Amino acid sequence: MLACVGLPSWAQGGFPCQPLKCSTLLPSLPVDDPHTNDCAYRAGNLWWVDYVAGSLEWTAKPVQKPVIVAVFDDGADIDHEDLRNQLWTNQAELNGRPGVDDDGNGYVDDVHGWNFVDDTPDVSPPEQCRGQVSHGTLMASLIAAQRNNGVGIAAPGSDAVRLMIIKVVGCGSHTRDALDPKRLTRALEYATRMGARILSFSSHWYATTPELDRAFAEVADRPGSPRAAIVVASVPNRGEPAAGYPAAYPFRRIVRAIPIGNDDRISPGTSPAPFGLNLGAPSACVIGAAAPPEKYRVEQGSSNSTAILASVLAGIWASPAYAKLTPDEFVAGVVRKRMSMTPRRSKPGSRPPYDHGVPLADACILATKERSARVCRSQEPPTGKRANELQRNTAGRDGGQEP
Ligand SMILES: [Ca+2]
Ligand SMILES: [Ca+2]
Ligand SMILES: [Ca+2]
Repeated sequence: MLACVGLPSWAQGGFPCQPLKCSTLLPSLPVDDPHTNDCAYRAGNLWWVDYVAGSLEWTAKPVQKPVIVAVFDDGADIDHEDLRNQLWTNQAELNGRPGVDDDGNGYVDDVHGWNFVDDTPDVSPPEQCRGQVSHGTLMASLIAAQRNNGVGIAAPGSDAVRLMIIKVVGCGSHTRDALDPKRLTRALEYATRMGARILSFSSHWYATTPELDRAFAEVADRPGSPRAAIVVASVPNRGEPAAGYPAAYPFRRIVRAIPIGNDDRISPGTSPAPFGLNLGAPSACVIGAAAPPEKYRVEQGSSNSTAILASVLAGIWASPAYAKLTPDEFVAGVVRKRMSMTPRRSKPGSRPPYDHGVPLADACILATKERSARVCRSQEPPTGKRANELQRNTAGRDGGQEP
């Protein structure tokens, strides 16, 4: 059973896994609803789903226009049971001829993204990564995992997301596998040209080039750019003295993920970040997809926060109320005005700029346009069979143990 119990040795850093008393919110759809049947969620381990996204009510209706989210990572296992139906697909290539660049974008057979490490359309983690952590597979699942399919987990944005896989890093320690500015510049160009509106970076780097800086400025800063997108950037939490790029860019369309434990506390090792759109998102004790032979695993860290935040933003953006907004309008009117003004804040961190805490990425407030998350609590105590069911679920959810 997937549980935050007896964590193996790889689950280190960040926060200790705490008992799963993570959320006082009840999702607007009951967790035992037959349409919310992802087993990890039922087992009470997706504590962050109801924490950040329990009220993404619009996902009960078909999403008209999903948001394309590009995950910049080491690739992803696109055959995974919780990912395979969630992928962005380049129809021209899917229905085109193998070996031919059917849409003339300079990339042959780019059906679900591109592998910028090897310059191939194969975005899967390479063979030697199997059995190890495929970081990108985990991130992809936190952004897009399919809900209501009876297996695994559900991402906050789920139905609202189409996932573009952008492989920019290998899985080995060879320098060829490291993040490379030239490769990143090309990848940014590709993702935004092919329609990605949210770019998720669960990574950071310190070395940059003028070309890469210009590419990020175009995507994440220049008002009205045809290639405008929202960049969700991780802020590391292992005591690094600075956040690194892309979080360090002071750009208007950068949203930074601040890692939060399930006690609403900022990770003590979180690096300072520029002032701006810094939103707390869950980092600790999060279950995501893994490449074979594992199917799911529990991980900690600021990477998780980034992917979850990207998913929450996509879920909100795809909702009928906001679906027509441009990236600049969405950032100004929703992320800046609503999410940054939320009274739901983390506990204060021990040092600037976190000494007043950070706003928590709480979709509840946006869903209801209320200024308090309390509206998402059940108004009436449930009775009869429903009460018994809820009680069983709650017991499951709170039943985790510390490692
Ligand atoms: Ca192509
Ligand atoms: Ca082709
Ligand atoms: Ca699922």
